[in-house]
Amino acid sequence: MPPLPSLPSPALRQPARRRFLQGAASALAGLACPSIVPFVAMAQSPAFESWVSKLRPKAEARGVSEATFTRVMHGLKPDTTVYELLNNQDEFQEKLWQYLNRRVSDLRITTGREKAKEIAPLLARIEHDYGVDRYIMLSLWGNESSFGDVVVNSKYMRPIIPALAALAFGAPRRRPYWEQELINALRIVERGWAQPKDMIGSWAGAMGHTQWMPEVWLNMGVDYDKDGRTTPFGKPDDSFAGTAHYLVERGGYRRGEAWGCEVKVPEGLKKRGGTRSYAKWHDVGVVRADGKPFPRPNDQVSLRVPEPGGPGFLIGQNFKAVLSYNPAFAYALSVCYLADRIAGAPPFVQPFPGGERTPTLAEVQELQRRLTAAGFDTGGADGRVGRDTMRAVRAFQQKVGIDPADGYPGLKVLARLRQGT
Ligand SMILES: [Ca+2]
Repeated sequence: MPPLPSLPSPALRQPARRRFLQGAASALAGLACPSIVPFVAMAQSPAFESWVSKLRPKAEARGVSEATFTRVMHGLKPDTTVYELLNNQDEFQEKLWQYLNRRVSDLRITTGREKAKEIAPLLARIEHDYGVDRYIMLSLWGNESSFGDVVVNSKYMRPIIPALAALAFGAPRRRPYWEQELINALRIVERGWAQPKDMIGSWAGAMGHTQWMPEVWLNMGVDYDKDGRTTPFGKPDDSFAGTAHYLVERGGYRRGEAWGCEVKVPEGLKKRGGTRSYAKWHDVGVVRADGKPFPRPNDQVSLRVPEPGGPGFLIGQNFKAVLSYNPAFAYALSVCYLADRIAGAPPFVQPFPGGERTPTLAEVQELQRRLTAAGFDTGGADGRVGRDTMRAVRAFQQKVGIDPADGYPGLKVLARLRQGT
């Protein structure tokens, strides 16, 4: 595995779902329980003004002109609403199968297949120039921004400079990180790549189609459409090229390799560590779950069985490249799995213990309609499962006494909704 980034990955943007992520996501650990000063009253306080004035020389030392600094930071009101989001990252404790069902949804598979046709020429160029598989690109896009939906849907976005300013000022445990990213955002303005009002993204400052943190935009970004500036917004060319560049440079992505595959694992081998070839794994009885032969038997892979009694996976360098984008195993598995599903593969063969099948798009929409009709607002019935829907599910579960009230919008909750409230 390549060294994980010492700072949160570009994908540090969505509220994390973390019981099973915590082990891998040590880079995020500082975010779990920040000590936050009660804040609203301090938002435009002398303390904040004083902090801005101390930031000025640091920004100027990194190439931000006095004029740019003043223009962006003078009178800036920090976005203190980010603290609630920072504190609520562990709001839902999802099991791995729940996380996968939600992220590798019917809607994402269908949309991914449509987009594969729509932007086929761009995907072909990316494959040619960077060697990153088109389905991995599509899946990252789907996972990061619902195929650009958050780029055009203001409901999910906020200006990132006020958000980063609030974090840099008020989240003491990660202040150096947020401060660096705020300064990086100012450097982007300095370069003329964007105006502050156009720099909108997640509460943590990730922007555009593939959710770049400012550092990624600055250092990995590519002006792939050659219009003279690099941007994660607008048409996805620059986003895709910059992200492919990132996967190759920082993740060690290898052209032509698969991420890995689902496997059946003989008892006694399930905790076997080490990296060896598919052929060597085959020699000890590890076989593809779909019964097919390993297509490239000499590629090097390691074995993971994330849950006892559930499916096993052989994972290679390109799985680790996805981990470089977000160091959580569940995240990387969801990206690789969605990539396979968009490419036409069937669901995993082996079930997770206690798991349900993924609800269809029609079932998710029905669940959202029924919840909303019962007084639990899901923020629409579009089939997209976000925090609003999960909160509505949890409130419903609590009302009717479903335990655990985990917020997971699945088949059991739908069945209960059909019985009426
Ligand atoms: Ca461009």
